[in-house]
Amino acid sequence: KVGDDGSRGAFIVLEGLDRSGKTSQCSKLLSYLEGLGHPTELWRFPDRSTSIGQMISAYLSNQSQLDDHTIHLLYSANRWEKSSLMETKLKSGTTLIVDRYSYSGVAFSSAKGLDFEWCKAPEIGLLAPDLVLYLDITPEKAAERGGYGGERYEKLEFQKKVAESYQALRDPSWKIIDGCQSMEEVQKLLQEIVLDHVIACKKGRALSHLW
Ligand code: 2DT
Repeated sequence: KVGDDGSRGAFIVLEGLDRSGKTSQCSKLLSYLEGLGHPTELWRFPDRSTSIGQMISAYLSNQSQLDDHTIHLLYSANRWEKSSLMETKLKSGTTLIVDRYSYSGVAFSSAKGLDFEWCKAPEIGLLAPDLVLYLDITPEKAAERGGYGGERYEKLEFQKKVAESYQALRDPSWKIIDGCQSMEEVQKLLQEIVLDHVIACKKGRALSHLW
C-alpha cells in the first residue's frame, strides 16, 4: 500500500487482443473524463518514446531480433522507468487511462512458451491498476476486423495463444466487456464503470502493488 489517503486519480488499464478496440476506446474515455472536468491522461505500453521503448519498437517491426526473455524484460523495464512519474501523476489527482500493462507482458510472453510465473516476476512491486477492463473478442473476429497489421505478433495462431494466456491471468476483479458490440455500446459500458472508479479513487482509495 502506498498509504496516501488524499484525493487521487484512478489508474485504469485496458487489455485485450490486437484489434479488440482498446486504442479507440481509450481515446474516447479520455474525452469523456476530460469533458466531465476530471484531469486525465492517456498512456500506453510499450511507451515507444524512451530509449528502451525504441528497442522494443525495432523488435516489433522486425528490425531487430531479441531472445524472448530479453524482450520480456525490456517491456517490464519500460514500465519500471515510467512508474515513479505514474505514481506522481496519480497522487496529484490525474486519472491515467492506460492502453496495455503488465497483463499484456505476461500474456504475450507466456504465449511464446515462457514460464508463466517467470513472466510475472519482474512485474512484482509495480503499481497495480484500480481497474482492469478486458475487451473480449475472439481471435477469429479480431482477424476479420480489417486484418492484422504487419507487426510481429499480429498473426491468428499466435493471437489464439495470447487469448489463452489472458484467460489464465484473469481474476474476478476484471471487468470483461463483450468487444463484439458496437463501439458506442462498448463505450457506454466503459464510461459507467470508469466513472465509478474515478469517484472511488477521489474519495481516497489506497493504491496497491502487483500482484
Ligand atoms: P501495441 O500494438 O498496443 O503498441 O502493442 N506487448 C505489449 C508485449 O508483448 N508485452 C508487453 O509488456 C506489452 C505492453 C503486445 C505492441 C505489441 O506489444 C505486445 C502488442
